[in-house]
Amino acid sequence: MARPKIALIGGGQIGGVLAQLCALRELGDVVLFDIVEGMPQGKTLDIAEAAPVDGFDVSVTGTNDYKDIAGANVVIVTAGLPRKPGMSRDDLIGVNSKIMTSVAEGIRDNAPDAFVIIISNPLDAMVTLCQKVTGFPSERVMGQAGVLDSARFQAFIAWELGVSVKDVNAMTLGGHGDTMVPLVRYASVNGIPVLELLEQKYGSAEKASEVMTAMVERTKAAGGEVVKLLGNGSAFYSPASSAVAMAESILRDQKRVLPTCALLNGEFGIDGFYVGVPCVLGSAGIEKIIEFKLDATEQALMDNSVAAVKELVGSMNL
Ligand code: TXD
Repeated sequence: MARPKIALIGGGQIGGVLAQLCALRELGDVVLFDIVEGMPQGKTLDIAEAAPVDGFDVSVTGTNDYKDIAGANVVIVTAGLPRKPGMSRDDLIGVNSKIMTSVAEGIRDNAPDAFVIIISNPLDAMVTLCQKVTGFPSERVMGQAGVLDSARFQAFIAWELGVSVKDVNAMTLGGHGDTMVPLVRYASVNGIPVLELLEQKYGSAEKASEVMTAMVERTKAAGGEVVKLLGNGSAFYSPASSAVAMAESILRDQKRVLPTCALLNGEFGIDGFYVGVPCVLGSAGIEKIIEFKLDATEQALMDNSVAAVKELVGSMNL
């Protein structure tokens, strides 16, 4: 049986880490595409020459020609500019929507059966644009943001409580912007509410809520925190890991429940817009959008986040 094929569009910071992670996990043969000549070929040659050391058998190649992505089962897109310090993700819309249009045409014309995972920012708008241009069914076009935003929230909780990250469950919903919605009520350590554990630690519900609010705010600003420290470019290890988890769930039909930027059709009261919600990812792509009850505060935060996404998507005049 032929190995699965993964095409990575954009061979920059995230694209390079994606290629290495896909190879290390032997998810499939990897093709890295970029418009810069030589760079994707050089990066993939470097990764492929580590194969004897790391012991992976998949091939890893670079290209400047869309024809080489033919037959890809999964395409992950990172093409586009990252933020500079002080910029919001939304500031990237002008330049990145032009890039995304050409990328989506390349995917549509060369890998028409692929599942597409978008990483480029502003995320919710770029996924919307990609789905419009490719015309692919919405269960095959999705965005990665929630896995990373949730991972950041989980990491902060684990560090605060001194427990393994493996035992922390927490999720963010909504758009991948300053209005994202980390869900406090559902954050738990193996089912035990984080707020209860914080209250035990600090001896008061008030202090527990204060510490939780600080973690929520840090989660919302976490991308910017990394941008500021790096001084040049944005996070790239964690976004790559997050997209690989989504690709793996699809390629290996794991049916993981991952917060995914998906096209909603009335779920959570949202119709016709891409935003982050929990989805079952399997061999059919987005196999199910999991809807659950939000309380009034959560719904208000979600509505606020969706309003921001709507405004941004509206500015593209699709
Ligand atoms: O969680 C998330 N969704 C994100 C998203 C987390 C962090 C960063 N996120 C966004 O991913 C970021 O704001 C950017 O929009 C993308 C890619 O970030 P990366 O750090 O990898 O940017 P680079 O290193 O600048 O790489 C972008 C590459 C670069 O090699 C360009 O030559 C290439 O994109 N590029 C193109 N490739 C193909 N086709 C076209 N037209 C093109 N234009 C530029």
